[in-house]
Parts: sequence; structure tokens; C-alpha cells
Amino acid sequence: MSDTQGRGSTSPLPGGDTFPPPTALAEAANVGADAYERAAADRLGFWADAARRLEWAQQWDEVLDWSNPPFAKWFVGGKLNVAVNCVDRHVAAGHGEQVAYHWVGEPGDTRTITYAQLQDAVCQAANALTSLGVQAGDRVAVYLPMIPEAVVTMLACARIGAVHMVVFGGFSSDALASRITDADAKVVVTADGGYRRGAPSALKPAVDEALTKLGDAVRSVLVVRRTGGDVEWTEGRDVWWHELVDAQPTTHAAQAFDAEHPLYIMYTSGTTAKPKGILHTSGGYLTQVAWSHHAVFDLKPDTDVYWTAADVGWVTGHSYIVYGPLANRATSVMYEGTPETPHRGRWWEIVQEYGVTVLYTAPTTIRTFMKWGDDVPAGFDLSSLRLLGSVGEPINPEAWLWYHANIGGGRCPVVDTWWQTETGGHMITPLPGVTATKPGSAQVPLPGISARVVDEAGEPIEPGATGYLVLTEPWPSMLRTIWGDDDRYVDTYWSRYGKTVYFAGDGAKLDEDGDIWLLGRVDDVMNVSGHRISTTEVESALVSHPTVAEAAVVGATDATTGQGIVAFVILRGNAVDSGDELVAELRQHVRKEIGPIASPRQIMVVAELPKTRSGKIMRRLLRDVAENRELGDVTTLTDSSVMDLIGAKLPGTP
Ligand code: 6R9
Repeated sequence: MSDTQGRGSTSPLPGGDTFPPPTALAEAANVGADAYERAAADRLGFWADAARRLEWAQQWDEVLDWSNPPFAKWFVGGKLNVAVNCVDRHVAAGHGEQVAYHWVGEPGDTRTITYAQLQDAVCQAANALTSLGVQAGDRVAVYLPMIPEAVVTMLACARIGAVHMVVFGGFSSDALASRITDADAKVVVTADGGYRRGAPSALKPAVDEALTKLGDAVRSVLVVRRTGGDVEWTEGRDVWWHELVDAQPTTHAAQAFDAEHPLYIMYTSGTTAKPKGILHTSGGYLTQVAWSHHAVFDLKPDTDVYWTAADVGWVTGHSYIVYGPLANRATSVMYEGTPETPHRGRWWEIVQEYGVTVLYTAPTTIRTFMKWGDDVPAGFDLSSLRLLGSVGEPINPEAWLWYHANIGGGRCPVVDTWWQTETGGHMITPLPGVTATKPGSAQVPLPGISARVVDEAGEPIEPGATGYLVLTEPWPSMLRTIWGDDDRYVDTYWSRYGKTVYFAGDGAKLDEDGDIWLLGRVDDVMNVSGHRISTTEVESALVSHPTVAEAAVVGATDATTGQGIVAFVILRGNAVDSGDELVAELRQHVRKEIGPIASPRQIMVVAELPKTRSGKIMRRLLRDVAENRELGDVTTLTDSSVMDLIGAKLPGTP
């Protein structure tokens, strides 16, 4: 991958400008530069210290057992209860009255939930699940909107040692059915519906449909009443949350489980094949998500108001709405709806109202806000913010700078956190009190994490070159396997460079300072006339043009060049679509930014792009469009109608 054309728009700043940590933040930071030294000198000792931030019912005998790679065991012999760590111990320490969640419903209803109330609710739900026959090790499917019951259900499972398997509420009944089958879940927790884009959107019908396909595999369906809409009812199987859970005692004696006891399964969309059930376990997972949340977001439990604006159905929601923040006794905001409902300033209104200090979201949302214009956030008081985070995709420097200036008021560090469902927690990211941040680069591995960029042969690359990101040592919150498929686990992640090197599937570049720039999935690399060009670089170049809010680039089969670059762009709110003239200008812009080889063969202006729950563009579908093929699997799209819109736009054969 060494012949990618130039640095292009990945570094628009003269001389690679960086933003040093604000002095006050650095002086009071939870984690300083010494953490890197400590971890470099004694990696396992460093992680043992991090584990000691939790409450263990029984100490571990060994920090890491890596005798049978790639099957790791962390904190061997240790026992803990994850829910007790997230809730009960804070109540026991006198913080029961502290708010755990300021929950905001899309229609404007709100709920404030203290740690003491959360403890009661989790105990009730744990008792309810037990009454439905759920035992330690059983799988529970969770298909809920962004309501507090989602968090309560996850913690109730953790409390009784059941394994939750959350399916994003935007996924179809097919996606739900295949996941229930793969995980062999006997109980489903759902709701009548939730609110999206100003209207109730039903969920229960998708469960009913999924279950008709599965015979009587599922015993019980526990249903939260959220919208009050009509629901079909299967007697003997369906039970209302408010009838069963609310009637339970608010006490529950929690048992401690082995550090390696399974905590959850989360399915990630593979490229084409069946989704992979990523398995996470208890002690190591909680250790790393709690430590990284403490370090990367500099979380101060007494004063911060923390907001991960993402869905709990994404790993980001698991690690940084639920487990990390609760383990650190954070006060969080949780928002049910979409950013434009009822108006485009909704998020900023929430920041203003609750005095949010730390905000974590995805580049796709940031680019949407850019498209809506600077005026929207400018109408709100965002001065409470002190730290911003980004996750899910490479953040193009323009979006980083916009976020920094327009949301962070130029004073908040932006932490660009690279990680995956598989890694469980943050892996490569600046530390806000230590690292001088560099727009567009996730920069450096966290203390205790060993990452490298290597070539095809597995040799470390030189600065300036491009290669593949690998992780060379196990880490506490790593996936333990793919549910029910150890072979696929080994093949997918641990075979390219041997059994002890984790292949992340992301392309990456090293700059002269040794900082890592993520370039997107390896399968998103195009090959145009023998030149390997990352889709991210071309997208970044397009977005750096003043008229473009968002861009998605794919490589479509081309008879002469192997692949041709096809770009889909969304214009900014104030931009004028001058047709061919604009397309020519954008082509010219990419030539200038990256080089002639990267100039798109075709550029289409569209209203929306197909996205997954985490805001990742489904390039596979755009490739189908660009190559005039029938669309592949659309079950993991948040809104499958966008493909009709894009298809309608297409002028016949490309
Ligand atoms: C947390 C999450 C993982 C993939 C990952 C990479 C991309 C995530 C990124 C990033 C560049 C970042 N990714 N964060 N790329 N910079 N800060 O997103 O998990 O949904 O499993 O996706 O997302 O390509 O491999 P998941």
C-alpha cells in the first residue's frame, strides 16, 4: 500500500500543526504522561493497577494467561459482579443520591435516575428475569429503543450472570431472528416502540415476526410500554414490564462471577457473510472500559456531566454509555431520539440545559451538523463543554476543526478514539491532558496497548508509508472468541501474522512523528491503475471543498483501470448544485488535493447516504449501485429507503 498518492488532504495544517492540551486541564488530568512509562515498564502490572479500581469479591491469581493464544484469560481466578461494580458500590459509598442518568425522551419527556433508583430497578429486573427462568450463562436478547430500561436490562443480566445480546432497534426482524438463533436466546426484552424523527416507531411487530420464523425457540417476551401503541399479544409468552418487573422486590443478593464469565455478545456486520457474534467477558472488559473512560475523557465523577450521543445497540453504547461511565460513577445524559427532532439545535439545547461537560459522538453526525451550518450551535450556550470525543470512522480534519471551533469554542481538546467492537474499549487515542492533538489522526496507543503498522510481510513500516494496523499484545477488553465459532475467531483475526498478532482489518499510515492515521477498512482500499487509494482519503479531499458536507467513495469495476472511483456527495445547506460545473470543480479539487489518479470517474450529488447504526457508510451497497447490480443485504441499514433515493438518482449504466 506504499504507493498511495501523497498525504493529500489528511493534513491540511501547515507543518502538521497540533493543539497542545489546555494548561488547566493538563494540570488536573486524571492521567498524566507517567502512565505511558509505567505501562512500558510493566504492562501487566499497569493493568493490574487498573483492575484494582474495581471491587473484586475474590482477588485474581494471575493477571494474564496467554498460554494458549489467541485464547486469552485475564485476571485468572478473580471474581466480581459487574452490576455491583457499576451501581451498588457507589450507593454503598454514600452516592445513592447522585444522578446516574439524565434521560431525555425525543418528545420532550425526561427522567432523572439516581444511583439508588438504578440499584432498585436493576434488582427488580434481575428478580423478574430469574422468575422467567433465566439463569447464569443463558442469553437474553434485548431489542429496545434508547430508554433507561435498556440500561437496566443489561445490568440485570450482568447481575445474574446472564449474557445480554443487544440488537439495535433500527435493525429488521430478519436481522433480529438470525441473531436470536445464533445466540440461542430464550428470552427477548423489547418495547411496544420508541420515538424516532418525531413519531412513534413500533418495535414489537418486528419481534413477533422474527419469532414466528423461530417456532417456540423463545419462551418469554418482556415488553416495556413506551409509546402506548397497540400491540399484538401472545398469551403465555408475552409479559408487560410494568406488570412483572414493577412488582418485584427491590433487593437482590448478587453473586460474584468468574472474571472470564461471559458478559455479552454483540453482533457486528461482516462485509457479506453472516454477522459475527463478538463475545466479551467480565473482569478484563470492565477494567479496560472503566480505565479508558477515566483516562480518555478525564472523567471527574463529582463535577462532570458526560454524554455519549450514540445508541446502546452499538458497542460505543455498551462501553461508554453503560459500563465505563457507571463503573466510574459518572452522571450521564442519555437521549432517545434523532438530532433534528424537533429542531436542528436539539443536541445543543440538551448541552445547555444539563451543562454537559464531555461530549462523545461520531464524525458522520459532526458532518451533518456542519451541513446544517454554524448558526445552529451558535444559538446556544455551549460553554460548559470541556472535552470532545470522536469515534466510528476516521474523522476528516475539516470536521475535526469544525467540531473544535464551533462546538468546543476552540478550548476543548478533541480525542479521536480508534477502537472496535472486538477491542471492547479505546485502543488508539490521544490523552487529553498529555497529547498535543493533531486533527485527523488518532495518534498513539493508550498506555498498556501495543499497536504497530506493518506491511504485507508483517514488518513494521517506515514513517510516511502505509500498511495494516495490528495489535501485538493481548489487552484486557479484547474479544474472547466469536460466539460458537472458535475457528472463525482464529481465521479472521489471528492468522494473517500468526497466532499472537491481532489483525484489525484497518489500513493505517505513520507520519514523521510516529503518529497513526487510520485509513478505513482494508476492504475499502481501491485499486486504480495499480495505485492503491483509500476511500477515506478521497472522501476527506471532497469534504475539504466548501460546498461538500459529506462524501462516500467506492471503487467500481472499470474495464481499463481495474477500478474507477465513484463518489456520492451531500452538499452543505447553503451550497448551490450547479450540476456539471460543480462536478468538474470537485474533480479538479481532488486532483489538487491528492493527485490526478484520485480524480473520481463519476460524482453524484445525493440527499442521503446509507449508514449503519454507528454511522458507518455502507460502501458495499453504494458499490452495488455504482456497478448497477441488485442490492445486497440491507438489514443493517438504519433506513433502507435511502437506497431507493440513491438508485433513482442514477442515470443508467455508469
Ligand atoms: C467503536 C466502533 C470498528 C471500525 C474500525 C475502524 C472504524 C472506529 C475510528 C475508526 C478511524 C477512529 N473506526 N473508530 N476509524 N478512526 N477513531 O466504531 O466499533 O462499529 O466495531 O467499528 O470502525 O474501521 O475497524 P465498530
